[in-house]
Amino acid sequence: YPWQTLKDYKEILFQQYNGIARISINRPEKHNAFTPLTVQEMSEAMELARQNPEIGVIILSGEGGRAFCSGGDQSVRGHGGYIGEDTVPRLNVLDLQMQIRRIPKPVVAMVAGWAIGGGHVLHVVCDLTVAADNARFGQTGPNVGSFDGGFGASYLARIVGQKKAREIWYLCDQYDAQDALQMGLVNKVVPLELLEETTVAWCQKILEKSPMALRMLKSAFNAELDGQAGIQELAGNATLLYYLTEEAKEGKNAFLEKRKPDFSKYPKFP
Ligand code: 1HA
Repeated sequence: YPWQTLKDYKEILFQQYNGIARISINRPEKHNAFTPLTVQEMSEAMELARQNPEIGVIILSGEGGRAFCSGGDQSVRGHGGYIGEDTVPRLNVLDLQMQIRRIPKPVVAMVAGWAIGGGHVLHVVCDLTVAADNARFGQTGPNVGSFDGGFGASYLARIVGQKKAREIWYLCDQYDAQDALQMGLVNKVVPLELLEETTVAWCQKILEKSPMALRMLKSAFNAELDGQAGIQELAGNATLLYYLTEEAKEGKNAFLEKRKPDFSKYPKFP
């Protein structure tokens, strides 16, 4: 695909093609393990994709065909987090997880090779996952002295069920693409050479749909799980829709024209 670079980064690629943004970790020599900078760059790209009205769907991936992401780069893990050039320890991937869930556009994980540890959680929080037949999934936290008790635990359990989620975390086994398909952890498995084609075709299908309907659905799926924050997101979309009505505009116009609003002509639906 003729992907066009949207912005140059050090540790990721940020590209677009026909309404699809692609954010891809570009550290194949480390199986696309992330540093604080990788995450910071992904975060910025995600925000740019959110603000860009041309973009309707985002693909998250890893370069090289051998890994989606192997989690936090253990060679920069220090006292209290992953350490970047500024010497500050960070767990900023947690903010990126929130961003992926909050962006009102579908995010599709395109997984080739390893999706492990914090890299596994990144695909878990995406709306959909398309996997290559060489994909391998798993958590490693209890092996390497880490755990993700947030979405990595509870949201994973919503997807695969409590027993399976506890197995994944307590045993730290690795699961192949067929295992993942069977447990509902991925949406589709295809041969590696068809991964991009299939993912782009799914994105194109999504792009033909009503963006407002997709936006409402994403926030509705989130609302059920995210309590007051989820309701805030869904309600924000209700406000957006209300602002599009003549009825809401009458309120604003009356205020600006220093008159009493006349809502009498607006229906009181049963
Ligand atoms: O849990 C969290 C968090 C929780 C809360 C809040 C924030 C969090 C942030 C992060 C994380 C985590 O991600 S903890 C989990 C960290 N990740 C791992 O434990 C996975 C480590 N990697 C592996 O177990 C294996 O590399 C592998 C099963 C994915 C693949 O094995 P394979 O095919 O044998 O390749 P391997 O030779 O091990 O890897 C190729 C190169 O990539 C190696 O470097 P080389 O020896 O060639 O110099 C390897 O060291 C490097 N590499 C792979 N994964 C990582 C890595 N280097 C640093 N960090 C990695 N995660």
